[in-house]
Amino acid sequence: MAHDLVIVANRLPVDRVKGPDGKTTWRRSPGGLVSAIEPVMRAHDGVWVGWPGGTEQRLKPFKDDGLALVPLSMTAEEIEEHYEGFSNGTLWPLYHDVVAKPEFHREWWDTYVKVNRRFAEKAADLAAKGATVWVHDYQLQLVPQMLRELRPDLRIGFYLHIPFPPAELFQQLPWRRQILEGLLGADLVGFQLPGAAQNFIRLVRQRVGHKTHRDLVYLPDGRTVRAAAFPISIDAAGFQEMAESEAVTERAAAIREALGNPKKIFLGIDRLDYTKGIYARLRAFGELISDGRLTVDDAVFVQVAVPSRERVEHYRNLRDDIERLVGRLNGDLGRIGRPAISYLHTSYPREEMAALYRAADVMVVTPYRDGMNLVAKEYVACRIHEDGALVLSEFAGAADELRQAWLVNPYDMNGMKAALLEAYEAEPKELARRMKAMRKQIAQHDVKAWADSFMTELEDEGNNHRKTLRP
Ligand code: GDG
Repeated sequence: MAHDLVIVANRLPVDRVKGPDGKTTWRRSPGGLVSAIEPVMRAHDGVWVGWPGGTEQRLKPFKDDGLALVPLSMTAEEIEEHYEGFSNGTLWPLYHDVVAKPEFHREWWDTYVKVNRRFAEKAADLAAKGATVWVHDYQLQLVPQMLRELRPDLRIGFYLHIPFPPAELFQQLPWRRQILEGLLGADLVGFQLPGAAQNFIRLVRQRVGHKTHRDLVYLPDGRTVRAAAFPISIDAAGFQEMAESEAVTERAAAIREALGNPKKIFLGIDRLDYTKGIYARLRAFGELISDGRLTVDDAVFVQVAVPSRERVEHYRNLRDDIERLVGRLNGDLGRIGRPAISYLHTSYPREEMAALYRAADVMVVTPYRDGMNLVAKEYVACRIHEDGALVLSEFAGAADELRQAWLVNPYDMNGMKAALLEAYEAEPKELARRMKAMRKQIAQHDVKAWADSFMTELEDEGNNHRKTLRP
C-alpha cells in the first residue's frame, strides 16, 4: 500500500520479546522518538521502516497499536559490518570528536552502502506519489540521495541525532564526499545545533564545491537543500505527569530509604558509552570523598549504566574499566551498608527512571560530546517541586538550552569537582531559581514542537523544490 509519510530509521520502534509460551510478540521500545513521531504518523497515514533487531529473515509488515511497521531484515554479517562496524566503529567516534579512534575498513563501507540501498528501495516501494519521507540518523546517511534517484517526486527530510563534526575531523573519512552527497539528496537536513548545520554547509562548499549561502546549498540542477538546527526534546508534560503520580512518588521515597536516607543523592543515567564521561564523573565524586569534602554517610552516587553495543570491543573494555573503578572506590571509601557508588548495569521501565529522577538531588550529565542528551531534559521535567541541581557538560547539545545548569568541562577534573560540590551545597532558593528557568524552557520546547517544526519546514522546502521541477 502507498503511504503519504514514510519514516525510515535504523531500528523499528518495537522490540521482539519471547513470551513464556515461546511465542514471540512485539513490545514498544522505550524512547521519545516514537512518541514524537507517532502523532505525525497517525495524522499522515504513515509507515515506519526499520530493522527489528536480530537476524530473522523474511519478516512481514505488521501493525502495532495501529502503527504500520515494515521490518527490514539484516544478516549477521550486515549487523557486524553496517551496524557495529561502519555505524558504531567508524561514524560514531568520528562524529563525537574522535573521543575514541574511528576505524576505517573498506568492507564495512561496502556493507554500509548495500544496507542503505535496501532501506532506500523499501522506502521507494512504500511511498505514495509526492509523499514525504523522513530519514533518521547516521546509519542511513546515503538513503536521501539513493531515494531521490529512485523517486524524484518525493519530499525528503533527513535528521541527524548525533553531532556533525567540524571539517577538520570529518575530513579524515575516506568516504567523506559520498556521505555529503548522500545527505544532499534531502530537501531539508536537520541537526541538533546550528554549529552542526554550519559544519555541514562549510564541508559541502569545500569538498563538493556547491554554491552555498547561509543555510542553503544550491545544486547544479537548480534544486536547493536547506541545513538547519532542530534541537530535539522530550514529552515534557508526559514526564511531569508520570513524576507526579502516586506510584512514582512512593517509589522515589522508597529508593531514598533503600539508600539509607543520605543527605544528598547524586545520579547518573547513561547508555554505557565512552562518549558519556561516566568514568571521569565517578572519579571526581570519589576524589571529593577521599579529600574529605563529602562523606559516604551524607552522599551516595547512583550510576545506572544501560547495556549498549556489547559486541563492540571498545564498549566491552569501557565496561571493564568502569566496573574496576567502581569496585576500587567502594573498596577504598565505602563502609558496610554505605557504598560510595551504587552501580547498576541494567535498564529500567520509564516509571523507575522517573522515580530515580525524583529521588536524586544532583543529576550529573557529563558527556565529552553528545548530540543533545535527553536524560538532562527528563530530569528537569520530573523536578515538579522546582528543586534539584543539574550538573551538565558544556559539550552536550542540551547545554545550549539549559543555561542555568552547573555547566562543566568534563576534561577538567578540578572544575568538575568544584561544580559537584557547589551543586551539593546550593541553597534551595538558588536551586529553585535555576530549575524554574530550565523547566520553562523545556515546557515550551517539547518533542511535539520539535517534530512539528521539522515537518513544517520540510513541507516548505519541498514546495520550493517542486517549483524547480516544473518546466
Ligand atoms: C542519541 C544521541 C540525542 C535510557 N536508559 C533507559 C531509558 N533511557 C532513555 C532515556 C532517554 C534515552 O533513553 C537516551 O537518550 P539520550 O539523549 O540521553 O542519549 P542517546 O541514547 O545517546 O541518544 C543524543 C538522542 O539520540 C535523541 O536525538 O539526545 O545526543 O546520542 O530518553 O530516558 N529508558 C528506559 N529505561 C532505561 O533504562 N525506559
